[in-house]
Amino acid sequence: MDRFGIVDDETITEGKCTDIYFDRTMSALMQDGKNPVVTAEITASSLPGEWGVFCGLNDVMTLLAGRNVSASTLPEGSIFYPGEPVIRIQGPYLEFCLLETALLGFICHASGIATAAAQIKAAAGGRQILSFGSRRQHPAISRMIERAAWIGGADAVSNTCAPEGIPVAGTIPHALIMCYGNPEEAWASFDRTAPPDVPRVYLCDTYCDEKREVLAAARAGATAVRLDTPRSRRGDMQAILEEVRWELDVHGFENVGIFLSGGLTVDDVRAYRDMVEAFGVGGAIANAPVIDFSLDIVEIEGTPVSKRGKKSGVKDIYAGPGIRVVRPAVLTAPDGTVPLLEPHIDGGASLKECDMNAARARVLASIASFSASEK
Ligand code: PCP
Repeated sequence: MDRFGIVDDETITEGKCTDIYFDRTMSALMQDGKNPVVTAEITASSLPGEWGVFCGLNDVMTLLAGRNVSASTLPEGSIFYPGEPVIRIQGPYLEFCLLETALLGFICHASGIATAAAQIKAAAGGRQILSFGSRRQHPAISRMIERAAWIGGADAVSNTCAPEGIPVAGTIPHALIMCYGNPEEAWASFDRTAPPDVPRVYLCDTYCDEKREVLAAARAGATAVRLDTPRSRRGDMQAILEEVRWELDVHGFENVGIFLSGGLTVDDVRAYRDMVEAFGVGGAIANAPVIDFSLDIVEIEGTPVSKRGKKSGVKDIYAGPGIRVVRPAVLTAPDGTVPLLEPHIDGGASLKECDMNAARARVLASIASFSASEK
């Protein structure tokens, strides 16, 4: 542990960040010379919404690499439904017994964030979503948060530790305005000092009414105005947005967009999307409920087994036009379907890269198909 209470990579990789009962399981099996070859599946029985976005596979692959196991998984960024196996691991049980805690933690957390980001992106109807929520979680996991938000469909993220390749974007904090004592000087300073390609989005709610400050910001050259109206002042946010849009338009600033932030939920994004060009969303993405994945042994030495409440035997998800079903892998695939689990690790060797941009493209394609089927 270091001084910020972080478990380091090596401890996780060595299986030392685990639940104590796995330590005891290891001891019992080793002392009795038992190490059966098993197949385990990772499945979520329920989800926060209708569907989830599978995310965190990069860390799973890192953890399993070099061990005597094989794994087939959904590609990262795949949509999944309750009861569908997202990962299948095969190998001697002692190879991954101690890793279950970390394996589940990786995908429970990342998939929860990616799912929330995707739900918000779907609700935004084409408007931009910026991930602003790394400050809501421990900084040690900010890279994971921003990666999952990006895969889920966020258009940019605010944390400077985001993985390379993800656009990093932000506006102006209230602190800057307060340091100057008035917005005009702060906006001017930002305009002088920010790189030219940074959009001039001026924060407009620090001291005065939104209507007054947005006009001042527009006159000062804002490309967009950010409203971060405190909860205590909101009353009717819809009416505030309509009024702000009206005043900008009537004063000749039709091209100045509105950027909304501050405690936004998926319902807020859906409600305000027709008046807002971009949303900054923090807690609703970064604090998303985790997905309750569990890992279960479904086969031991080739024999189907399961605990009560679970289905035994190796399964796959079969999908084709108008059909998606979980079936025993020993049965032939339903006509017109293909199995969705793909080999990712073979005897410890990685077969594929986890490409976060390909994962994000999968999510965006799924969102587009959901929205097309709603029309
Ligand atoms: C931050 C920022 C966004 C917030 C975070 C997004 O707010 O202004 O509005 O996170 P949320 O969706 O969880 O609210 P502040 O802490 O008010 O920071 P600042 O005053 O610097 O804008």
